[in-house]
Amino acid sequence: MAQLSPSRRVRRTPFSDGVEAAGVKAYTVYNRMLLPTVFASPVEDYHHLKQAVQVWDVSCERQVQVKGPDALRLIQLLTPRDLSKLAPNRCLYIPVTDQGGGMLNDPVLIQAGPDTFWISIADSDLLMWVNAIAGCNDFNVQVTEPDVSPLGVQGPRADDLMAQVFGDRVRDLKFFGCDRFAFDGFDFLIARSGYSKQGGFEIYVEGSERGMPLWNTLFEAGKPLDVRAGGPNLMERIEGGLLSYGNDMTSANSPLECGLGKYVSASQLGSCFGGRALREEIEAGSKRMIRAIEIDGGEVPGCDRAWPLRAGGAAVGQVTSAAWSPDFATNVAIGMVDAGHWGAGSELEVETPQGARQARVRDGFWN
Ligand code: THG
Repeated sequence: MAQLSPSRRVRRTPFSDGVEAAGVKAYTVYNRMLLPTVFASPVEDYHHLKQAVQVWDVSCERQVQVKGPDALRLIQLLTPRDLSKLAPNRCLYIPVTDQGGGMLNDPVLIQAGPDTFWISIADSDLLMWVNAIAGCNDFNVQVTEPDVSPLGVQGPRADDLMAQVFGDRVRDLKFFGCDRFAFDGFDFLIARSGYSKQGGFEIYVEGSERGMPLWNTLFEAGKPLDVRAGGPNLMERIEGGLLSYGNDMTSANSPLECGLGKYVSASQLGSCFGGRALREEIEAGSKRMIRAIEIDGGEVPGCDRAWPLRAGGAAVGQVTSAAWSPDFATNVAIGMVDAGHWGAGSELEVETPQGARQARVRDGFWN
């Protein structure tokens, strides 16, 4: 593939100097910001992530900050998930839906202060949507993109590295729990979360100037742990079934189709955006469903377009993410499969740009 032309539109991050010094080999663009994806090689990065600890520049998970007395009331309109379980020490994964129940984003919601919430977005423009809804309804809130950049610490040794920098109390965080931890005179909001299944944390770095000092400290403290720079790894995230907005789902899909039905609360369907459509889909049954799919044969090419799925010659869906998994020695994939064909064991044919392959639906992802 050709190179990415650098420009001001493709935003650098507070950690870009560190990422470059660590020898980044490939980027993707996410929320108009650089997201490093490859350092040594995709396969080396994958094995290292599963064995050691990596520091990830995930600044591109931009925050939509909603601040003010009406903040929570506004956010509750955006999602069918019941937010009553949100607390200052707990974050939530929330589907965000439009009027028709289509997915606009699948962010993590976290409380940053008494009347301050951060919607940590996937790759779609949510700021304008939230700001417009606030304005049209005379909500007493301010909607902004603050100078906040998440830094991921992912891998089995993440607890040991984080404890060295932030103290042993960080080990007590539960999955999707969060709290403030001091470093260099500032209390950073930290959650046990992140876009891998290897365990780890996300540090919400407030103030770009605090980025590189923290980055450098993590790498210095992590030397004995073989810390390296890393990033979301395609193979690992497909194995773990972590969905990617824009790849595995778009506004053409409902949260139910995305397997996020457990975050669709009946109590919200009378009021949230898309509630009526979601209620109708629950009653009628979903037309398609996101599924784990295994693809036979050797390593598949990169999935940069949807690959049609067929059963007995008929179109029955599409594969949206696929990669060779070194650990499972098969091609792991995520796809949308039509009703009647999404059951575990369902045999399908997938049309890759390099020809047709046999594929089948699995009962779950690879973990
Ligand atoms: N962390 C933060 N912001 C983010 C992401 C993140 N914004 C962009 C993107 N990732 C949003 N998408 C996801 C997708 C999956 C998860 C988090 C964000 C995730 N899922 C858990 C899983 O599938 O195992 C389940 C979470 C739950 O059920 O509560 O973690 O990674 N800050």
